[in-house]
Amino acid sequence: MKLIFITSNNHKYQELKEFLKENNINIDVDKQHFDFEEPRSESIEYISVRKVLDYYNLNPSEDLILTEDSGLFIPSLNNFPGTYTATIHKKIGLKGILKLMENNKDRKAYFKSCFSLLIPSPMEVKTFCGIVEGTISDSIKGNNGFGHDPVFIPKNHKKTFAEDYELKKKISHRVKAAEKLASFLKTLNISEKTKRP
Ligand code: ITT
Repeated sequence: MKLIFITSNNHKYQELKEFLKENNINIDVDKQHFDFEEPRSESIEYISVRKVLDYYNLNPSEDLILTEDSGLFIPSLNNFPGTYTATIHKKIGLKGILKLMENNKDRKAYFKSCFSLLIPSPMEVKTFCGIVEGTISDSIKGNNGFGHDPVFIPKNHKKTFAEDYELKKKISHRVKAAEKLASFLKTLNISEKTKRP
């Protein structure tokens, strides 16, 4: 039994693979691209579940199917960009986010990530979420990571995720969600199943 991670985002795939390896979850993880028609919703959980169901309905499989949805939420901007983060990032980039935050004293923000895992026969979907709180920096800093990492400083720290990638690997929203996913995968005795012919 394999884990098929449906994502267009290679960074998400690498982060999950590294996490599973470091936590001794022995399962083959394949990445597959699928063009989702992303629903309009304010809920990361909902979008993540919809992605996995939409994929499975068109591509029924005996493997475990995984999707992830994530976003950056800025409470002083009414939680913008939220579930629209990827689209907004393409439109206005990091400079656009900093511009929106100009003269904004309340720089609190958080990232949220939800994985949805579809287990076939009998079909069941489980969702695992994680959040990391922080603030939006005054400028773009660091070269690691992806997306909004260069403008996100986690709470109780001084550097952005893009400046301190080792820290991101320990405390990110995705790592917190992946910890819950990994605990569940352990209950499926994955390593035993992958050894079967
Ligand atoms: P999928 O194919 O998996 O949907 P995507 O990149 O389109 O990949 P999302 O729709 O989940 O992903 O959008 C997430 C956006 O939120 C992403 O493009 C980043 O701008 C931001 N983001 C999420 N997690 C992040 C992280 O760990 N570091 C930096 N930015 C992140």
